[in-house]
Amino acid sequence: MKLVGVELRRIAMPLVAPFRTSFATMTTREILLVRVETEDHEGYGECVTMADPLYSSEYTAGAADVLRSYLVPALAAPPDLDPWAVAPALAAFKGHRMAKAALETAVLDAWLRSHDLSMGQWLGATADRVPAGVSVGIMDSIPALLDAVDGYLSEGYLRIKLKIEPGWDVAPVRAVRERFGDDVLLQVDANTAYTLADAAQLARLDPYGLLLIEQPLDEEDIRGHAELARQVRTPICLDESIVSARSAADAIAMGACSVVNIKPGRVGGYLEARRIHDVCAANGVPVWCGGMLETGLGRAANVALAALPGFTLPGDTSASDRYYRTDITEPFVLRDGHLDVPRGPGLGISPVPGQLAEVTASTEWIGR
Ligand code: OSB
Ligand code: MG
Repeated sequence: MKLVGVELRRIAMPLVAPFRTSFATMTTREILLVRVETEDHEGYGECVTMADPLYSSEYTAGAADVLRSYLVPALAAPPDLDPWAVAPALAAFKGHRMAKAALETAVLDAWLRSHDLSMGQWLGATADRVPAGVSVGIMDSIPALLDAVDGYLSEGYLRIKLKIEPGWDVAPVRAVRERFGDDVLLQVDANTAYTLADAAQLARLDPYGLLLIEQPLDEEDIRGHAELARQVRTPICLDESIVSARSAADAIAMGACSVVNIKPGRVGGYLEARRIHDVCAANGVPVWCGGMLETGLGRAANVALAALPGFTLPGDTSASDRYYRTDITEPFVLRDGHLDVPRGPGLGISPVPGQLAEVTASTEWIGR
């Protein structure tokens, strides 16, 4: 493929309800879309950065800048562009994995379309639909939380994840168990809000039969997670700490986690995400697909990834209407608690022009 140019588009999508985590409350998702144009095709990649560097060091305006100043210019060099050429072309630039992932995904989408292959086929998906979980934000009260969980369970979600932080951990978990019973697949996500000194408090979650505790400690605290894993019975899952197949292998070797949340954006793209899947499978470590409040574009690729055989736990791959009143693509809908893996070439889904225009804040063209 020959690159013609890259479009950076900033969109702002109002969330159906505020989403509160231990690091921020989000009401609008500000997203950067990367569109790659080749001589015969186009492809999209959704950059999963947040507006502010609170989940990780990356943020949306920074991602746009590194794409414009470094990554897109470096991609002009390979004469025959394919998905495998992207990471090597960008490797000299440190970090910025979310920005790199968006660009690589856009190239991958265009390349898959040119080969009439779907993302799922190309990744090695073995399922045609994937079980959907839902991530439930921190609420103002326990009754408000129980209402939200009740709504999601009635819609058919197959697993509930509660966001937690110090002061909002044992009580919400206990309340959900008391109200909805022990059969609900339940897990929690702290987004780094604790330290090892909180081990005794986190051990108080042990009686509730949680699937896992996601990222309780700082992203760099691998040794702390390994120590915590010896002090609590709930399995430790890492999100923020896992930025590559190498860091996954290291964390597993150190006993820092027994489950991994794979977010392609966090790790630099779907090629690296698949390597993490393979490393985890080789170690008998279950994985599941995380989410970053993606639109239908990002979700399409995540759902294809989640259809790989090592994804044995339901992911944060929820239906469009859990996030947005109007998605920018045909909406993903929950059927029997599952989302269908798209079958068409590439991502298998495209932005609906009118809906995309409606939420667009700015566009910028970078010619080759
Ligand atoms: O830690 O998994 C996380 C959303 C934004 C940033 C970080 C996280 C999340 C979620 C929501 O938990 C997952 C989703 O439904 O997209
Ligand atoms: Mg998380």
